Amino acid sequence: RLSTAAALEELITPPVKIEHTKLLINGQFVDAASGKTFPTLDPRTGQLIANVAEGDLEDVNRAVAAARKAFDEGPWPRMTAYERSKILLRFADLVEKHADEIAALEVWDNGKPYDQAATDEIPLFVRLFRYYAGWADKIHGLTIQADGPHHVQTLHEPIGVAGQIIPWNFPLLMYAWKVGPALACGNTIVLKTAEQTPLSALYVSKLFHEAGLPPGVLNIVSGYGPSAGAALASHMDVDKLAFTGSTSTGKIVLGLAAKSNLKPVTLELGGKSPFIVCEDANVDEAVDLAHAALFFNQGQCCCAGSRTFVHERVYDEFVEKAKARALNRVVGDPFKKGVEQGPQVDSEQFDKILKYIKSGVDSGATLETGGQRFGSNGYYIQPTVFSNVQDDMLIAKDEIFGPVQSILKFKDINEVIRRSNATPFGLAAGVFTQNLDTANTLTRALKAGTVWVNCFDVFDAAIPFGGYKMSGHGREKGIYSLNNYLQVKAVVTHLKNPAW
Ligand code: TXE
Repeated sequence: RLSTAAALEELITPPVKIEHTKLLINGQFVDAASGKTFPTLDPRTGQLIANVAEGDLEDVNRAVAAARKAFDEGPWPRMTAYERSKILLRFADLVEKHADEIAALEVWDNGKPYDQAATDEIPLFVRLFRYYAGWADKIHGLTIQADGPHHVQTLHEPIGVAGQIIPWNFPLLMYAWKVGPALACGNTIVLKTAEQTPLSALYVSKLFHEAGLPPGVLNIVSGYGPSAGAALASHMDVDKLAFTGSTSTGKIVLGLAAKSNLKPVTLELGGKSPFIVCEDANVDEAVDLAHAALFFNQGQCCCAGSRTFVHERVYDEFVEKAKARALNRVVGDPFKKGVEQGPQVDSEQFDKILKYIKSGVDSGATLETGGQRFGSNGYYIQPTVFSNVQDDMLIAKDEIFGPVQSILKFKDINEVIRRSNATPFGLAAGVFTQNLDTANTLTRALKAGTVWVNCFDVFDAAIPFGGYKMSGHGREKGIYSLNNYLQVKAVVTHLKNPAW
């Protein structure tokens, strides 16, 4: 069987060579100014994959200077939008051509199942760039009727140098959500990848230059948050900041932006999303969907359905079946076909999740299955299900970010609305019902940036994503994301002869 700890011992060799480990500044791969490197580790074993150049303040300064020059003097914002769009399209084609190597790098660095990277994430990455290529030549302002003898129009201009800080759970998709709209609108970029997963961004950014991206337009700085990330957030010459990560780090970067040049900030932060199974639900379907909503990507999703609210009439049956589904989940080497769950990304996340599992047991929730590490090597955790979870338990309040499902019981719709909204987060929610009135009531009452009805984790390039409350500021993807990277200039021209 795949899902035995013994199966982990035959480690599969990733089908890719590591080619790029340096910083990408002004179109060149360069060492960090300090000469320092940091290790990126294989989550299957905790062993070294490669040493990567460690960017810090001085490298961020170099990268921002290159991006500034490319914005102020370079061709990018002045190129026709059609030319920019063609570069994005050529890039998408190159990613498709090298999809196998890119998927392998993503899996090696992050631990996610190869099938998921190759069949879902790379195609969505490509789709996002084609989507934004489509926008590049459709960005324009308005002509406005104003009182008085004036001709009024708005110009939609790129903001300038965008600083972007991304996390490790979806290294490529987070890159696409940020780089796509910024480039389509004509900005230049300094992007800091997460220290756990620097490899795929370097690889694809090389392809971007092969596709014709001018030097300096997209600079990649690998490195740690408090050094490279903080330098970017505080930089006086960065005009806009976009961040995805934890709520606590989001507060820090917002503060750094405010204390420096008050650059506008978009934030996509943590969540504790409710997944609501109503009394009329088809229990088998609801179990499968709730399982996927939580366990997808090893539970490392900001929008994971991490509070599974189940109506009391179907609760017992649901818990039994959720437990059976978790027991069947195939855990193993993410390069192996058919594996549904690989290791957590690193030892920090692994320890954090095990602590939450212990707290669930200590606070009196019923551990239905799992609860331990899986195997003895790397950062694998058994698919874990708790029932009888109460709202005031830590496992019902904090973002666990791991394969731990918490099932809570409810009696009526007003109660589940109140309890679902009783959280500082507001990223997403799932509703499972056949009743149109119930669906409409819940979708309107839930305080969340996305409500999925009878589905979950639908990530289309055109659908906006972002949070209410402490889950963030602003929206990414879709038409809404363009506003993050545009300035609106009102141009008011006096009319000598208003009759015409
Ligand atoms: O996040 P951080 P971590 C949540 C999840 C996870 C927890 C901690 O609950 O368990 O956060 O993960 C950079 N100035 N999410 O520690 O610190 C960092 O280098 C500037 C949810 O990995 O937020 C990385 O590039 N930047 C989330 C990025 O911030 C700083 C995805 C995210 O790291 C910085 C990831 C600083 N002072 C974790 N400190 C989601 N919304 O999907 C760190 N960084």
